[in-house]
Amino acid sequence: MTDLWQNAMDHAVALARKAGSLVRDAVQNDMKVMLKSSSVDLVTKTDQKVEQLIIDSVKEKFPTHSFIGEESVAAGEPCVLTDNPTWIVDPVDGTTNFVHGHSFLSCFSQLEFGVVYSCIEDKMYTARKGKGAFCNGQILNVSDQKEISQSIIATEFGSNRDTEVVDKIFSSMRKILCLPIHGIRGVGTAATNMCLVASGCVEAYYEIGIHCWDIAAGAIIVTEAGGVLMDVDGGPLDLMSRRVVAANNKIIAERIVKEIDAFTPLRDDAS
Ligand code: LIP
Repeated sequence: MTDLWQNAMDHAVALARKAGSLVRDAVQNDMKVMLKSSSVDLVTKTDQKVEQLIIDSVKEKFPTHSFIGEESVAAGEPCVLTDNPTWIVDPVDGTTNFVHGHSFLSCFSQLEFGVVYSCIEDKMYTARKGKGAFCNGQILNVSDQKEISQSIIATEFGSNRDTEVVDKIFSSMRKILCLPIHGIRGVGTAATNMCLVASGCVEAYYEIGIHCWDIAAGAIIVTEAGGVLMDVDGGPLDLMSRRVVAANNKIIAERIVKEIDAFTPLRDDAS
């Protein structure tokens, strides 16, 4: 019997490699940078080209499947998750890194599986529900650290520059840093930050303001590596709420939740 999800995941891995090669070529060339919701929310022709490549190719192979794509939503397509198999696509996660020539870039998912390709490092992260998480074929396991004082936490500043929001971001970081913890890191892409949790390199990652396409693939990679996901208020993760905590275990997740000054961005599926 054919395994639909394995076929779909194999297709996603092949497409991520193709997309990675387009992204690597573009890094060598001049890129035209455009703006989306604000002057720090960037997009390039490469983001749009890669998303189109992924959607066209998946449509041809799985004509009944649906899509939520970062650049399609920016162009006015709806952001609605139904029961129909849905591909959640982030063509270049870490566009700001890409524009500035930094090396952490990634790609995409389905809720049955997740694929994140860090194409400059050539690291292919994959996970399928119930079947574990891997990087270039090597099994991933989260860190077994239970002491917050021995932990590294990843987060990002995001792309909202409203002073009240920036104040809350700094206040949360300050409180978490002074618990104290070993350090704060952030590589500029939610997907890669989540893969670092799955790899055991950092204990947790949290952010408010990300979108469903930034975290969908990483979410399954984290849970398949043995980690946990929750909302920044400690409740269950809501993929559309634009808030996430991904951690190696509940103890670390709940400890940082206590220090986060939560706020509520406009939901991804708000019409
Ligand atoms: C980015 C995220 C990053 C976050 C930014 C942005 P993009 O995704 O992965 O972690 O801080 O706000 O959403 O826009 O480069 O795909």
